[in-house]
Amino acid sequence: MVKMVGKPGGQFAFEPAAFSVQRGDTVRFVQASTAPHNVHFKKFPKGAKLGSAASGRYVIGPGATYDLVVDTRFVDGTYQFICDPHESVGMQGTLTVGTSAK
Ligand SMILES: [Cu+2]
Repeated sequence: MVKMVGKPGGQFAFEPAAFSVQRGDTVRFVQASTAPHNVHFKKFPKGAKLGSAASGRYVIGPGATYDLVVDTRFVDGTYQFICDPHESVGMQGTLTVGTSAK
């Protein structure tokens, strides 16, 4: 589970900001702040075809969730994602997919 949190000074963040999964896992993002957030992949490995997962819908309202299904659209490798409204205030993360992940 990844929380979408507010930080002092008007910053926002994913917590944890870096995590690893296996293909087949589902990552649940949970709204834990007062601003809408999304999960938008900016950099991903060659061969990844994220489709509708490339830019997720907004997560709005306390406790709202967004489930990212890490299926065969995701190849092994490292993915960098941001929240569109809050990229400039630090809301970004790194997802690692693969057998080397723990
Ligand atoms: Cu955000």
